[in-house]
Amino acid sequence: MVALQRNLWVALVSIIGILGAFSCTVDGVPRRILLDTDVDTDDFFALLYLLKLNRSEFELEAVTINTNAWTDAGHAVNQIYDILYMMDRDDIPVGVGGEGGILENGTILPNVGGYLPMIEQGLSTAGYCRYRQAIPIGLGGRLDIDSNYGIRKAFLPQGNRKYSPLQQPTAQQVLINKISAGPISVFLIGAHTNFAIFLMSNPHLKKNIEHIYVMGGGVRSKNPTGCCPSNSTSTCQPQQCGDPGNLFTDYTSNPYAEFNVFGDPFAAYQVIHSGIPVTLVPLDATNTIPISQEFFDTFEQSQGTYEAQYCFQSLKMARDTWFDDQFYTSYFMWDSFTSGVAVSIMKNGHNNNGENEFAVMEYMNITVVTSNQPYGISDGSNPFFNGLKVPKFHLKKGGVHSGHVQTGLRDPFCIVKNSKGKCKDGYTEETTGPESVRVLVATRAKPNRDGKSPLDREFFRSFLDVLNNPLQTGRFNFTTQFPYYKQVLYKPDLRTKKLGKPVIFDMDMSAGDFIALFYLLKVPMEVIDLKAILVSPTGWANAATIDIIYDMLHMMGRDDIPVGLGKVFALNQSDAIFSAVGDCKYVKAIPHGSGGLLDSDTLYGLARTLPRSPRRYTAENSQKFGAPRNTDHPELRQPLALEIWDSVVSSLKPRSKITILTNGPLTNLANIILANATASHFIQDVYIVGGHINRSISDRGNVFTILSNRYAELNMFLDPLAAKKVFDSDINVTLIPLGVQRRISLFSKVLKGLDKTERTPEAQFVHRLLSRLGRLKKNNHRYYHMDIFLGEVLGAVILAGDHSSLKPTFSIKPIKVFAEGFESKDGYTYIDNAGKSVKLLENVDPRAFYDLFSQQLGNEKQSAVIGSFDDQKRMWSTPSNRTENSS
Ligand SMILES: [Ca+2]
Ligand SMILES: [Ca+2]
Repeated sequence: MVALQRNLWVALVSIIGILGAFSCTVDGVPRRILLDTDVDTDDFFALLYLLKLNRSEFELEAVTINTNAWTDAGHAVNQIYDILYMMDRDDIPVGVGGEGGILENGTILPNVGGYLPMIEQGLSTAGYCRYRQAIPIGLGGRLDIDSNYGIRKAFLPQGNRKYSPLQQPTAQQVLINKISAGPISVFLIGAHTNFAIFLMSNPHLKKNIEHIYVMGGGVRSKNPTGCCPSNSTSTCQPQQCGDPGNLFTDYTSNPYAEFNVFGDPFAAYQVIHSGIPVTLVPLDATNTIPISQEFFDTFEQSQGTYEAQYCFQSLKMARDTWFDDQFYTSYFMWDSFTSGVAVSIMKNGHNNNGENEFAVMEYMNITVVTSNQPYGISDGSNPFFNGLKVPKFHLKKGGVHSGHVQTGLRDPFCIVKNSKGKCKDGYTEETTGPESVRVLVATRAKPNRDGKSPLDREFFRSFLDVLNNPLQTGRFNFTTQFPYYKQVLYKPDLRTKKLGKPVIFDMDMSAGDFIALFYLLKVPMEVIDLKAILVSPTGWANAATIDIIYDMLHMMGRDDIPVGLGKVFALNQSDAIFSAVGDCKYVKAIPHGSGGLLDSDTLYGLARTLPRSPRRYTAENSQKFGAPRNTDHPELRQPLALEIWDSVVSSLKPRSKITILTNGPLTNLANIILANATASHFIQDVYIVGGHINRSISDRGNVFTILSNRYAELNMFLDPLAAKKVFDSDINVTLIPLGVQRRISLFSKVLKGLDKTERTPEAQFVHRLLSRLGRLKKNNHRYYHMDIFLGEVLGAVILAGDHSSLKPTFSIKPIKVFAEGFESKDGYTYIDNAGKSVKLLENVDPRAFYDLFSQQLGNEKQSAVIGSFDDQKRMWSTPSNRTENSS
């Protein structure tokens, strides 16, 4: 394979040499560019820079989204759509995801979504987070990037394009369309999964790729951060100081890798070794262009366009929430700088030494390390070889891919006592011989030619000039789009109401949880007083999806209900050394793509039809709560689940107690118990939707992606230790297990009920959502499990009471939950005489359930105050701005 590639390389270089020379001599034909991005902050700086270039010279043809790095697909794709809408570029195709897999024999099926690194890619989109676990999930990580610190929804306008299940063009479709259409340059500013899969599946299209520009790797780089000052005491431990890489969460095992290449080392190897000419902008160069205070201050004064404002506000929030006071020396221009260097090289017709305005270039011979020596071992770390007669992709036994592959954070193989880690996975290492590829490497950023300017890098000047160019500029932002835009909070007048029992709803934002939330909001306040919502981002949705809850509350006129965000890791899953990162032992059961996180994070494409709330997740924060400096609006900070719990408890009337409904993993409840020895004194009852008591060998649970686990139910499986903590406590538990949920999960029945009821906005929304789930379930096997979500609604109906027609039957059983760390049994709930005495819902009358459910949603009382985003747009476009603000 290697020999073949080398021959191909020689042949291709000569073809591309000719093509390259040809295309730069043709006047008037713009150079075509495809951008593959993981939609981090710096990525949309790069995107906007490219969108602002003269279109007779450069045409951005498409954006494909890398889904296994710093963002989650549903949030990333909608941010790209919003940016393109603001820039009036709805013509640019966007590709994301796909449901294809890779067979054990290495056959790559069409439309692999790239949610997993190639080494973990099987047939579905569920799989292990071997490399991605080095990326923080919550603050400073995917939560902040998915939401762009909360700025995205405050700033970006929303057009008509959006993710929609099975309608969304996949990354591979877009790559194939655009690359087969003619010569093109590809910019890679995330992990390389999408593009490697494209190259391996479509070798005949390589001829159209003129050049690949990569932000990634570190060749001779020496990390400038984490160094001890020269006058420091002996207690100062240098951290990444002088390392080639930048894995700040995992440098103790791998000081060599840079995040983009580490995201999928095998994919990066395929790209670098593809035979197509590559220009690399590694840490060597980006380390020399930190965001200086002078640049920051100049940027603050140069916000002449919406796109410049969006970039500056984002950069400012990144600075204000940076984890230490070293922002100006440790935040670099990565992807934006790369786009500048690439475009400048292309402008110069890609002459031999890649001369350009912004970076010094040099040819180097490198490879990408995908496994660690000694090669040919079988220690179970390498799925390309382990247990396979023929290695995957016919890789060579004993070859460079056959060594130990880093298994995750703190892999013991990688740790060397009293010394730096030894794993090099993802290292763009200089090498000689048959494994080496000659690539053009940016080695440092060029200084500003104007030596008197406060901007000390030539690219700083270009970046601000381009972003502030009045041509091809953004049309409006979210608020200026509408002549009568007005920010309103809707709150009911509770003074005259006699409120019912205080309730907290704890949800993991699966589709059924949102329907349950609607239901709870419809139950008369005299019956239940919904005090607060807690969110467990440890299940079906990512943390940034909390915004859908805010939007739904806004729609229902309940902007008074507080929402608390729980911990992003299940119990014992966060890393002992660096708690922002951790393992995915359980949450890996949730598919990333169709029917999984992608759909939850967008509520199956329907979230954007909800009215947009002024409340949303925001990284706004103050020093008091851990930010290094106060942001502009520290009072807006997203509350934590435990804080909301404390405030609800302290507002209780004497002798009053809280009833809790949990519709997700029990992470929040367990953390409440762990943090408050007296928590149970304030809890009346807990209704737990989840658990499965199997009645026979064939009575399976629903952990459908982990075949070895036959009997567990997902809410228990996703955090078995939390479940155990709750079942070991003295809290009164009513369990609504899988068996009884399955009795009420017929889409046809519930839709028939909704057809008969009044068309309140909420009934219409639920109807649309459920009919979409039902249709998807019928038409595509990825959606086979949709009835799980319909069953989830039962907890809210039981908790709300009025049981006369439902005829529920309960039993009292001693129940235990298995949580010993075995994937095949964890989360299993079973009857055991030593177990906790639990009230178990055995049965309900399904017909009464469907009636009760649809009648409640159709009730005109406690109905929506604003029906949809379209209603909101109409309101903001007409002068008679509605002012009432109660339900
Ligand atoms: Ca990136
Ligand atoms: Ca749920």
